[in-house]
Amino acid sequence: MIARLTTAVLILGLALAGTAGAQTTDLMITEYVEGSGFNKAIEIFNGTEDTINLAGYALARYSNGSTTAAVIPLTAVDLAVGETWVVTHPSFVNLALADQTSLELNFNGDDAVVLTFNGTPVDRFGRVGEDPGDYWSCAAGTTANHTLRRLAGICAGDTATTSPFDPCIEWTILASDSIGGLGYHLADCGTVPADGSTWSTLKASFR
Ligand SMILES: [Ca+2]
Ligand SMILES: [Ca+2]
Repeated sequence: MIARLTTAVLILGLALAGTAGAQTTDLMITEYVEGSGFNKAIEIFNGTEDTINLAGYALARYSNGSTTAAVIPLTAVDLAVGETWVVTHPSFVNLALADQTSLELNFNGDDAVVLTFNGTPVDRFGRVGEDPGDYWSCAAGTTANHTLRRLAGICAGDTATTSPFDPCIEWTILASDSIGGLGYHLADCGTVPADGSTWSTLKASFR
């Protein structure tokens, strides 16, 4: 969302005071909304130093411990540095926050969601192949009826899709139907020198 993005960029710019932007290793999942009704959303963030075209990226939903995914290809558009891409269910409460909608963007706490590039995991939420009951949980809360926001200090996706999932390690757990954080993300990933290389070069070294 443009207004929020502008705010986020401004804050980032102030925080980094003229140095190159903070960098994550690839696109990341930065918000998960598992709210009431069809208030389901996933926010994806470009914290790298390069514009990334979303062609080839997809969200894969693995429901109830399944090892077979429902796949949502992301719209093949450029995602600029510092921008987010929000995918929601078509019946989401505020579609002005959505960049893309899909009926497959539907989960209820016990379904894993994996961000992939050409089928290879880039980041995950939940644990593929595990039906945890109603949700994954930790001391701060659960993955059902909550919004979970990625911690600012997380700078790389979690590609261990079948490893145990503890939502307290990399996420802040917010109240159900919290949607005010959709459309922007602030990453605190240090600074890197502007290296002049393109994303295609960088991702080759990351993967
Ligand atoms: Ca489910
Ligand atoms: Ca966010």
